[in-house]
Amino acid sequence: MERTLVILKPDAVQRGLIGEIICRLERRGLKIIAMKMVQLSEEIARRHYAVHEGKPFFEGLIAYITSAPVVLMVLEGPRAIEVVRTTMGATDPAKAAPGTIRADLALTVDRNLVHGSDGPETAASEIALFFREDELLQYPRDTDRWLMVKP
Ligand code: IDP
Ligand code: MG
Repeated sequence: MERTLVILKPDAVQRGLIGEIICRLERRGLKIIAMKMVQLSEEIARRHYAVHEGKPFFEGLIAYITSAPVVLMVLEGPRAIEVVRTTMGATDPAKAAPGTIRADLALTVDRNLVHGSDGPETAASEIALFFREDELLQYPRDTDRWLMVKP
């Protein structure tokens, strides 16, 4: 079982797409184990995107992600990291496969609606950046046995 961090970015909130995007992830069967709405500080945004520091788009990315509230979520499920990434689509919406969130709902790489962790180590550190351990809820879902053989 994996956990991954999802951010519904400021454009998702501003465009009224919170429900649409959560719906797509939730319907796949992923379990929401934490969720909150916040406006990111510049400091935490720089830490979250530290890997991109120095790239030409970095300052614009920080301005974008801190410009308005975001929704932070931790999703859990088998291969949750990969499942979220494939449901989001490629970073550049113009290159994303039809049917993905970015292809269906976004146009450009600088306003691509959603973030999902890209591997187990980044997922763990990103989750820890935004959530305390006691905010990650453990609860059974009766539907899990219809989604996977061994939940
Ligand atoms: P990802 O979000 O699909 O993992 P990354 O390469 O990790 O993509 O880039 C992080 C974020 O930085 C992207 O989601 C996007 O918001 C922004 N970004 C990446 N490349 C560009 C670019 O070339 N121009 C503007 N923004 C970019
Ligand atoms: Mg990334």
